[in-house]
Amino acid sequence: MTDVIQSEYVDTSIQHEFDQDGVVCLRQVISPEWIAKLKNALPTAIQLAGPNHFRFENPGEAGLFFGDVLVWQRVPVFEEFMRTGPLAAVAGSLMQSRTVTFYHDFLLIKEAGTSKRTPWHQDQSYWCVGGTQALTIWTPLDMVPLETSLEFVKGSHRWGQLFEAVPFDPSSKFRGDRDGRPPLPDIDAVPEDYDILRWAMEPGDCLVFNCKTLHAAPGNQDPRRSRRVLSTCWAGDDAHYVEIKSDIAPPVKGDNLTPGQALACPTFPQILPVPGPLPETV
Ligand SMILES: O=C(O)CCC(=O)C(=O)O
Repeated sequence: MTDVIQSEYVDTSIQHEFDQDGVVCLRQVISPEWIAKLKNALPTAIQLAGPNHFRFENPGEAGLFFGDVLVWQRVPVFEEFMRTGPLAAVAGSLMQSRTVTFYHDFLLIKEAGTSKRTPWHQDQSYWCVGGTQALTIWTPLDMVPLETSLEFVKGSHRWGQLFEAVPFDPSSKFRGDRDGRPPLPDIDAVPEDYDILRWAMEPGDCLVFNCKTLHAAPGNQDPRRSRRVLSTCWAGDDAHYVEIKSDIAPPVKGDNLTPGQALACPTFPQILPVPGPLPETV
Protein backbone atom coordinates (compact mmCIF):
# COMPACT_ATOMS: atom_id res chain seq x y z
CA MET A 1 0.00 0.00 0.00
CA THR A 2 1.37 3.46 -0.91
CA ASP A 3 2.28 5.72 2.01
CA VAL A 4 0.77 9.11 2.75
CA ILE A 5 2.45 11.68 0.51
CA GLN A 6 5.17 13.83 2.09
CA SER A 7 6.37 17.33 1.23
CA GLU A 8 9.47 19.12 2.48
CA TYR A 9 7.25 22.19 3.09
CA VAL A 10 4.92 20.47 5.55
CA ASP A 11 5.90 19.49 9.09
CA THR A 12 3.77 18.59 12.10
CA SER A 13 3.28 22.18 13.24
CA ILE A 14 2.16 23.29 9.74
CA GLN A 15 -0.14 20.26 9.61
CA HIS A 16 -1.65 21.18 12.98
CA GLU A 17 -2.19 24.79 11.90
CA PHE A 18 -3.87 23.66 8.67
CA ASP A 19 -6.15 21.24 10.52
CA GLN A 20 -7.11 23.82 13.17
CA ASP A 21 -7.38 27.02 11.12
CA GLY A 22 -8.34 25.59 7.72
CA VAL A 23 -5.59 27.64 6.05
CA VAL A 24 -1.82 27.90 6.15
CA CYS A 25 0.65 30.27 4.50
CA LEU A 26 3.75 28.53 3.12
CA ARG A 27 6.72 30.71 2.16
CA GLN A 28 8.90 30.24 -0.93
CA VAL A 29 7.50 26.96 -2.17
CA ILE A 30 7.58 27.87 -5.84
CA SER A 31 10.92 28.68 -7.44
CA PRO A 32 11.60 31.98 -9.27
CA GLU A 33 12.02 29.88 -12.45
CA TRP A 34 8.45 28.53 -12.19
CA ILE A 35 7.08 31.99 -11.39
CA ALA A 36 8.84 33.45 -14.44
CA LYS A 37 7.57 30.64 -16.71
CA LEU A 38 3.98 31.07 -15.50
CA LYS A 39 4.13 34.85 -15.83
CA ASN A 40 5.54 34.59 -19.35
CA ALA A 41 2.66 32.30 -20.30
CA LEU A 42 -0.04 34.72 -19.09
CA PRO A 43 -0.50 36.58 -22.41
CA THR A 44 -1.08 33.20 -24.10
CA ALA A 45 -3.50 32.15 -21.35
CA ILE A 46 -5.49 35.37 -21.84
CA GLN A 47 -5.39 35.10 -25.63
CA LEU A 48 -6.64 31.49 -25.46
CA ALA A 49 -9.28 32.26 -22.82
CA GLY A 50 -11.72 29.36 -22.54
CA PRO A 51 -15.52 29.25 -22.68
CA ASN A 52 -15.88 29.82 -18.93
CA HIS A 53 -13.69 32.90 -18.57
CA PHE A 54 -15.08 36.11 -17.11
CA ARG A 55 -14.13 39.78 -17.41
CA PHE A 56 -15.70 42.12 -14.87
CA GLU A 57 -15.29 45.84 -15.28
CA ASN A 58 -16.85 48.54 -13.18
CA PRO A 59 -17.94 51.45 -15.36
CA GLY A 60 -15.60 54.44 -15.14
CA GLU A 61 -12.90 52.47 -13.34
CA ALA A 62 -9.42 51.49 -14.46
CA GLY A 63 -8.66 47.80 -14.13
CA LEU A 64 -10.33 44.58 -15.08
CA PHE A 65 -11.04 41.46 -13.02
CA PHE A 66 -10.31 38.54 -15.37
CA GLY A 67 -10.81 34.91 -14.44
CA ASP A 68 -10.50 31.62 -16.29
CA VAL A 69 -10.51 27.94 -15.40
CA LEU A 70 -8.92 24.78 -16.82
CA VAL A 71 -6.09 26.87 -18.28
CA TRP A 72 -3.84 23.77 -18.12
CA GLN A 73 -5.87 22.24 -20.96
CA ARG A 74 -4.83 25.07 -23.32
CA VAL A 75 -1.44 26.29 -22.10
CA PRO A 76 1.32 23.63 -21.76
CA VAL A 77 3.30 25.48 -19.04
CA PHE A 78 0.29 25.36 -16.73
CA GLU A 79 -0.03 21.61 -17.29
CA GLU A 80 3.69 21.09 -16.71
CA PHE A 81 3.50 23.11 -13.48
CA MET A 82 0.53 21.11 -12.21
CA ARG A 83 2.12 17.75 -13.08
CA THR A 84 5.75 18.36 -12.07
CA GLY A 85 5.76 21.41 -9.74
CA PRO A 86 5.84 21.16 -5.94
CA LEU A 87 2.12 21.73 -5.26
CA ALA A 88 0.80 18.18 -5.70
CA ALA A 89 3.06 16.96 -2.87
CA VAL A 90 2.09 19.92 -0.66
CA ALA A 91 -1.58 19.10 -1.28
CA GLY A 92 -1.13 15.36 -0.65
CA SER A 93 0.80 15.95 2.52
CA LEU A 94 -1.68 18.44 4.02
CA MET A 95 -4.63 16.23 3.04
CA GLN A 96 -2.74 13.27 4.57
CA SER A 97 -3.61 11.39 1.43
CA ARG A 98 -2.00 8.53 -0.45
CA THR A 99 -3.17 9.90 -3.80
CA VAL A 100 -3.50 13.37 -5.31
CA THR A 101 -5.87 14.17 -8.14
CA PHE A 102 -5.88 17.52 -9.90
CA TYR A 103 -9.41 18.92 -10.00
CA HIS A 104 -8.92 22.25 -11.76
CA ASP A 105 -7.00 25.49 -11.98
CA PHE A 106 -8.35 29.03 -11.75
CA LEU A 107 -6.42 32.04 -13.04
CA LEU A 108 -7.45 35.31 -11.39
CA ILE A 109 -6.11 38.66 -12.53
CA LYS A 110 -7.18 41.78 -10.69
CA GLU A 111 -5.65 44.65 -12.62
CA ALA A 112 -4.57 47.80 -10.86
CA GLY A 113 -7.58 49.95 -10.06
CA THR A 114 -10.41 47.40 -9.95
CA SER A 115 -12.65 47.69 -6.92
CA LYS A 116 -14.25 44.33 -7.74
CA ARG A 117 -14.35 42.20 -4.60
CA THR A 118 -14.34 38.43 -4.55
CA PRO A 119 -17.35 37.55 -2.36
CA TRP A 120 -17.14 35.35 0.73
CA HIS A 121 -17.50 31.73 -0.28
CA GLN A 122 -16.40 28.14 0.30
CA ASP A 123 -14.88 26.45 -2.75
CA GLN A 124 -16.60 23.12 -2.15
CA SER A 125 -20.07 24.63 -2.53
CA TYR A 126 -19.31 25.20 -6.25
CA TRP A 127 -17.87 21.74 -6.84
CA CYS A 128 -19.10 18.32 -7.95
CA VAL A 129 -16.81 16.91 -5.24
CA GLY A 130 -17.80 15.35 -1.92
CA GLY A 131 -15.53 14.24 0.91
CA THR A 132 -13.11 15.96 3.24
CA GLN A 133 -9.76 15.63 1.47
CA ALA A 134 -9.92 18.53 -0.96
CA LEU A 135 -8.14 21.86 -0.89
CA THR A 136 -7.09 24.89 -2.90
CA ILE A 137 -3.63 26.42 -3.23
CA TRP A 138 -3.58 30.19 -3.96
CA THR A 139 -0.32 31.10 -5.66
CA PRO A 140 0.31 34.79 -6.38
CA LEU A 141 2.62 35.62 -9.27
CA ASP A 142 3.03 39.21 -8.03
CA MET A 143 3.76 40.69 -4.65
CA VAL A 144 0.43 41.06 -2.81
CA PRO A 145 0.23 43.57 0.04
CA LEU A 146 -2.02 42.84 3.02
CA GLU A 147 -4.74 45.21 1.76
CA THR A 148 -5.34 43.20 -1.43
CA SER A 149 -4.65 39.71 -0.15
CA LEU A 150 -7.08 36.82 0.30
CA GLU A 151 -8.80 36.72 3.70
CA PHE A 152 -10.16 33.75 5.63
CA VAL A 153 -12.50 33.06 8.52
CA LYS A 154 -10.25 31.06 10.81
CA GLY A 155 -11.62 27.60 11.61
CA SER A 156 -14.74 27.97 9.41
CA HIS A 157 -14.02 24.60 7.75
CA ARG A 158 -14.93 23.03 11.10
CA TRP A 159 -18.41 24.61 11.32
CA GLY A 160 -19.82 21.47 9.64
CA GLN A 161 -21.73 23.63 7.17
CA LEU A 162 -21.69 24.19 3.43
CA PHE A 163 -23.42 27.44 2.49
CA GLU A 164 -25.06 28.45 -0.77
CA ALA A 165 -22.64 29.24 -3.60
CA VAL A 166 -22.89 32.87 -4.74
CA PRO A 167 -21.91 34.13 -8.20
CA PHE A 168 -18.70 36.17 -8.34
CA ASP A 169 -20.61 38.54 -10.62
CA PRO A 170 -24.06 39.36 -9.16
CA SER A 171 -25.44 39.92 -12.69
CA SER A 172 -24.49 36.38 -13.83
CA LYS A 173 -27.05 33.61 -14.33
CA PHE A 174 -25.18 31.23 -11.98
CA ARG A 175 -27.57 29.63 -9.44
CA GLY A 176 -25.99 28.16 -6.33
CA ASP A 177 -29.13 27.96 -4.20
CA ARG A 178 -30.89 24.79 -5.34
CA ASP A 179 -29.59 22.38 -2.69
CA GLY A 180 -31.26 23.79 0.42
CA ARG A 181 -27.98 25.12 1.77
CA PRO A 182 -28.29 28.16 4.04
CA PRO A 183 -27.28 31.60 2.77
CA LEU A 184 -23.84 32.85 3.75
CA PRO A 185 -23.58 34.91 6.93
CA ASP A 186 -22.99 38.63 6.25
CA ILE A 187 -19.39 38.61 7.45
CA ASP A 188 -18.61 42.15 6.24
CA ALA A 189 -21.49 43.56 8.30
CA VAL A 190 -19.90 42.39 11.57
CA PRO A 191 -16.23 41.55 10.85
CA GLU A 192 -15.45 41.91 14.55
CA ASP A 193 -17.51 38.74 15.18
CA TYR A 194 -15.04 36.67 13.15
CA ASP A 195 -11.38 35.83 13.47
CA ILE A 196 -10.08 36.95 10.05
CA LEU A 197 -6.67 35.76 8.81
CA ARG A 198 -4.66 37.36 5.98
CA TRP A 199 -1.04 37.47 4.90
CA ALA A 200 1.07 39.77 2.72
CA MET A 201 2.53 37.57 0.00
CA GLU A 202 5.61 37.45 -2.20
CA PRO A 203 5.85 35.48 -5.45
CA GLY A 204 6.80 31.92 -4.47
CA ASP A 205 4.59 31.95 -1.33
CA CYS A 206 1.26 30.19 -1.31
CA LEU A 207 -1.89 29.93 0.78
CA VAL A 208 -3.30 26.44 1.17
CA PHE A 209 -6.88 26.19 2.40
CA ASN A 210 -9.47 23.54 3.09
CA CYS A 211 -12.33 23.34 0.58
CA LYS A 212 -14.80 24.42 3.31
CA THR A 213 -12.85 27.42 4.63
CA LEU A 214 -14.70 30.70 4.06
CA HIS A 215 -12.62 33.22 2.14
CA ALA A 216 -12.97 36.46 0.16
CA ALA A 217 -10.73 39.11 -1.39
CA PRO A 218 -10.91 42.87 -1.73
CA GLY A 219 -10.54 44.70 -5.05
CA ASN A 220 -7.12 45.85 -6.13
CA GLN A 221 -7.06 49.59 -5.67
CA ASP A 222 -3.28 49.73 -5.71
CA PRO A 223 -2.75 51.97 -8.78
CA ARG A 224 0.68 50.47 -9.53
CA ARG A 225 0.45 46.71 -9.74
CA SER A 226 -1.80 43.88 -10.91
CA ARG A 227 -2.65 41.04 -8.58
CA ARG A 228 -2.14 37.93 -10.73
CA VAL A 229 -2.84 34.61 -9.03
CA LEU A 230 -3.00 30.97 -10.03
CA SER A 231 -5.30 28.90 -7.82
CA THR A 232 -5.14 25.13 -8.10
CA CYS A 233 -7.65 22.70 -6.57
CA TRP A 234 -6.66 19.21 -5.47
CA ALA A 235 -8.47 16.12 -4.24
CA GLY A 236 -7.33 13.23 -2.05
CA ASP A 237 -8.32 9.68 -1.18
CA ASP A 238 -11.84 10.27 0.13
CA ALA A 239 -12.86 12.85 -2.50
CA HIS A 240 -15.55 11.59 -4.84
CA TYR A 241 -17.93 12.75 -7.51
CA VAL A 242 -21.31 14.12 -6.35
CA GLU A 243 -24.32 15.39 -8.28
CA ILE A 244 -25.81 18.63 -6.95
CA LYS A 245 -28.87 20.55 -8.13
CA SER A 246 -27.14 23.93 -8.10
CA ASP A 247 -24.90 25.08 -10.91
CA ILE A 248 -21.29 24.02 -10.49
CA ALA A 249 -18.09 25.92 -11.23
CA PRO A 250 -16.17 25.07 -13.24
CA PRO A 251 -19.02 23.46 -15.20
CA VAL A 252 -17.20 20.20 -15.86
CA LYS A 253 -18.18 16.83 -14.43
CA GLY A 254 -15.27 14.68 -15.49
CA ASP A 255 -15.54 11.70 -17.78
CA ASN A 256 -18.64 9.56 -17.19
CA LEU A 257 -18.25 9.67 -13.41
CA THR A 258 -21.03 8.25 -11.30
CA PRO A 259 -21.95 9.49 -7.79
CA GLY A 260 -19.54 8.14 -5.18
CA GLN A 261 -16.81 7.36 -7.71
CA ALA A 262 -13.23 8.58 -7.18
CA LEU A 263 -12.49 11.62 -9.35
CA ALA A 264 -9.43 10.46 -11.29
CA CYS A 265 -10.17 10.53 -15.03
CA PRO A 266 -8.64 12.37 -18.02
CA THR A 267 -10.37 15.66 -17.07
CA PHE A 268 -9.30 15.31 -13.42
CA PRO A 269 -5.89 13.58 -13.75
CA GLN A 270 -4.24 11.66 -10.94
CA ILE A 271 -0.86 13.30 -10.30
CA LEU A 272 0.51 11.30 -7.36
CA PRO A 273 1.60 8.63 -7.29
CA VAL A 274 2.61 9.26 -10.90
CA PRO A 275 0.50 6.76 -12.83
CA GLY A 276 2.54 4.12 -14.68
CA PRO A 277 2.30 3.53 -18.41
CA LEU A 278 -0.80 1.71 -19.62
CA PRO A 279 -0.16 -2.01 -20.14
CA GLU A 280 0.39 -2.89 -23.78
CA THR A 281 -2.52 -4.65 -25.39
CA VAL A 282 -1.76 -7.85 -27.23
O1 LIG B 1 -8.18 35.59 -5.75
C1 LIG B 1 -9.34 35.81 -5.51
O2 LIG B 1 -9.84 36.92 -5.61
C2 LIG B 1 -10.25 34.69 -5.08
C3 LIG B 1 -9.61 33.34 -5.13
C4 LIG B 1 -10.50 32.26 -4.66
O3 LIG B 1 -11.57 32.47 -4.19
C5 LIG B 1 -10.04 30.87 -4.81
O4 LIG B 1 -8.95 30.65 -5.34
O5 LIG B 1 -10.78 29.98 -4.38
